[in-house]
Amino acid sequence: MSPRCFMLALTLFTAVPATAATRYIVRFADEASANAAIASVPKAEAAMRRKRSVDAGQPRHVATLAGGAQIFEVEDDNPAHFARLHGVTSVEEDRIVRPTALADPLYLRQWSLHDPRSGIDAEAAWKYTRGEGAVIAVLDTGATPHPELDGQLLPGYDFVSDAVRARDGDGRDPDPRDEGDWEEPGDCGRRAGSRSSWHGTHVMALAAAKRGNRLGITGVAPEARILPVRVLAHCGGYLSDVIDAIAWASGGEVPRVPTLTRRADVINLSLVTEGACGAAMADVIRQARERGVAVVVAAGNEGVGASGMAPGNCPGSINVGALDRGGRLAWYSNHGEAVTLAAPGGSLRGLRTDDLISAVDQGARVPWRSVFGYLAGTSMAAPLVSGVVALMRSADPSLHVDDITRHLVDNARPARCLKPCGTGLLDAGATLDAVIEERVVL
Ligand SMILES: [Ca+2]
Ligand SMILES: [Ca+2]
Repeated sequence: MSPRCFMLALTLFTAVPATAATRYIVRFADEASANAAIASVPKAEAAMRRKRSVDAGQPRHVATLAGGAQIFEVEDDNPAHFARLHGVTSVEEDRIVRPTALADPLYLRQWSLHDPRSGIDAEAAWKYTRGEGAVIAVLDTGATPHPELDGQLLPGYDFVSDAVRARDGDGRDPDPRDEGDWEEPGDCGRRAGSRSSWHGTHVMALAAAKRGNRLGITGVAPEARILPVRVLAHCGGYLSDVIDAIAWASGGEVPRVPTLTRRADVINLSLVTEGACGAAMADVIRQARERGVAVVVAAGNEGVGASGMAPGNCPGSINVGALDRGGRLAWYSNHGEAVTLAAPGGSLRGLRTDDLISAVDQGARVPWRSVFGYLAGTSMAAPLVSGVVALMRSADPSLHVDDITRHLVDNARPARCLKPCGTGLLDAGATLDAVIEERVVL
């Protein structure tokens, strides 16, 4: 555990006593000595009632324990004061004990948020905000029920127009639930079959999982809300559905779909397709930006130049590469001049704790049981950036998209990338410092 985590645990769970006095458990050689000592000092209760200044070195009697030991308190935290009492055999501080259950017990495994070398320093950003008031649209496989997303989701939409791919028997509809993207052997041009990924749920929880609910993890922006938009299904999804979903999530009009009353602050696209940025995609991203919506895209996991992968290569995209647990460019991450910055995406070298833990379902096909699982990829890196954008907008709702990009880029930390990975590692703390500083100046 890093010293920083340890500090956090202490801060959260060390209860502060009602008075500044320190309590001691004192044992005496016999009952007579104990009674004499008790009679020679004031009662703590009476001292508190009188509320007048007290002699710092004067012990006050608090209570008698079941085994005959006595509790005293002193103001100045010095057990030497008990030397003046007769017959004392032992003095120990009456320390504060704390519950061993952490608020989000898997937080310690979220190295991506707090590792000094490879984490985004989320705690430094949380001193300003945890995302209240901001909305993160996640265009993905949809959401499956999970306690980490309870109360975190706004009413979303299913933009998957192909009913067969969608597995819900229809085209677009107002229900963005994830119907499972499992594959039979031979599906999607792949020989082997696969289990449902629950990719959308994992991505959403990385951005905004509930905090302090005695369960699992915390998102980067746990007080932000997620707008779940389904665009990926069996064997992926059409670019055209993604284009319409970007228009909708940014507050634009889409035929036969009710227009949003509150547009998202940021759109997260943990998806990729090979090729140049098409004109329709470039247009819709430009329009989203003009409406004040940042578009964050995963650079892709092909280990190639990111300029050949859309929509991360579109003008105005905040294109996110992935770093491993050592803070190096991950072996699978796309890279090059088209990458804006990088964020932790996991090592993907077989040791799962070096990947990113988040909410998933245990069901191989359809939802069965809410659990937590590790995934790696630029898909995991992008929602950390989207979460930080939500923190930025929460701190300054009027922040322009160009300023969002500038602050992210300017405040990234140098990363150990052998190939270009933008300006380096996302730094939530430094980025929020910059937003706050500029907000105060203006
Ligand atoms: Ca549908
Ligand atoms: Ca949680």
